[in-house]
Amino acid sequence: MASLVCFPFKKERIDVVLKNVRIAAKHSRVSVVLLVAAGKNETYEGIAKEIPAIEQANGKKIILKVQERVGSLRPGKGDGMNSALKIFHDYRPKLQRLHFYDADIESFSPLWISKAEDSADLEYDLVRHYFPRSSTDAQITWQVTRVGFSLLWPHKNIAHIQQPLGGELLMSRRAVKVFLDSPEVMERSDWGIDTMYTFAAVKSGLSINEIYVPQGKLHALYGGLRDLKTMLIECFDAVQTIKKEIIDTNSVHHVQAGEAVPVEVREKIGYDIEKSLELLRENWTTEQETLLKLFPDRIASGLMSARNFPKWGFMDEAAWVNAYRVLLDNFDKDNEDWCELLFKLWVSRVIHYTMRHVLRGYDAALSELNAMVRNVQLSSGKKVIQKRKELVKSSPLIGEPPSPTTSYLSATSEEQIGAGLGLGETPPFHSSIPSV
Ligand code: GDX
Ligand code: MN
Repeated sequence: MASLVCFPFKKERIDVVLKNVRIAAKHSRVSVVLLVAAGKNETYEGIAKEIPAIEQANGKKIILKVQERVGSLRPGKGDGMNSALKIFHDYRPKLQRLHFYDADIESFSPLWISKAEDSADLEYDLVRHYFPRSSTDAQITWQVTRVGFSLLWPHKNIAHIQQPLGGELLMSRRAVKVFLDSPEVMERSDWGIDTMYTFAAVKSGLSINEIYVPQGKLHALYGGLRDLKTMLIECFDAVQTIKKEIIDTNSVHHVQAGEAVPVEVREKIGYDIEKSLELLRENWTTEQETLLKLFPDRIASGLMSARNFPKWGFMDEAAWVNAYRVLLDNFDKDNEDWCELLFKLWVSRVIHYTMRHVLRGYDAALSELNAMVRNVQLSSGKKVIQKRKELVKSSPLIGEPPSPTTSYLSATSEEQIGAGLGLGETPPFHSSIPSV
């Protein structure tokens, strides 16, 4: 099986990127290494110089290219990854598997490639790496993507993907074809790309295996939460874009068990707490105050009072889920006040979680995050089932409700059965039995 390993990169430490390229080039399962650059900058030039020597030492093809303009949103990592899909697809002789790894990973090893290849040998279409993470890391993954997927599709595999934003994954040729054929994926040129790959994979019924990498992902650090604002907005926007989509497959999804979390990961602090407290006071406008009126009182007055003095008690799990629903209905990514308000709401949520749960230690914090996601799945899933029962009762033509193991579990989104997220019209009852 011929595999290609791709590292998308923008501005990274050249020595780190080259070390990763050498690891990939040396691997027996890899025939081509592809570096997709955001543009021709210093990192690009530094890497270009070293390529002939790496090619020669390993007898492998190393391609360095600047990303194409594929999508229609901010040109970012999505254009980089989607450019790689096209290069992979057109490459001759034909390649079978495409791996992606972030270029800035300092803990990358040949094992990451071998584990993914072993799993692909079992014919999974998509193999996703997942890692132990610090309790203050991954706050877009937990608060935005996992909560959003659980609210919208509580019965589907998508609600159970461990790290739906992870940039480390292997795609079979079949998976690449699915993504190339999906307009939602190809237009996603920004940070929303990871959300779209995950969504498109589940929606099209690709089989997924999540493999555990116990050493964890050590990579370039960011300063405060402010650095994550663009990523937050684009990842939320990606969820909002697909909120009305119906998922009517229940494909294979297997997750390798996790292991004990290394001390370095348990003790790492993911962001600067003091700096982040100040974020709640910055960049207020009267327009943001007006938009806040759309939210429940407790949230609106809580966030307003955080302008004067650090406050976060108002943004517990339930408040965040309520805020999330309002955001799904109203957020507008082209309006800077909405972007800033989403950012502040999320910052207050992250600080609440940190002060209330991270303080109690690593295990308590992680179990809280898992409980939050589970609770969203439970309450949203119950609403889906309740609504179905009501529809069955009110429509004599439909007859008995199907058994819970068939149609309830194949329930698509709350949108489809109109379970009250306020996202649209109540569509007709749909009782097809899923292909499992
Ligand atoms: N070609 C290209 N074009 N590469 C880019 C661009 C771009 O515009 N922007 C970033 N990259 C590269 C970057 O150099 C790195 O290799 C990789 O993409 C990831 O970017 P990084 O700044 O390291 O992001 P971060 O915060 O580490 O996030 C990554 O992990 C998140 C996660 O683990 O959850 C990234 O893969 C996210 O997509 C993912 O959500
Ligand atoms: Mn990184």
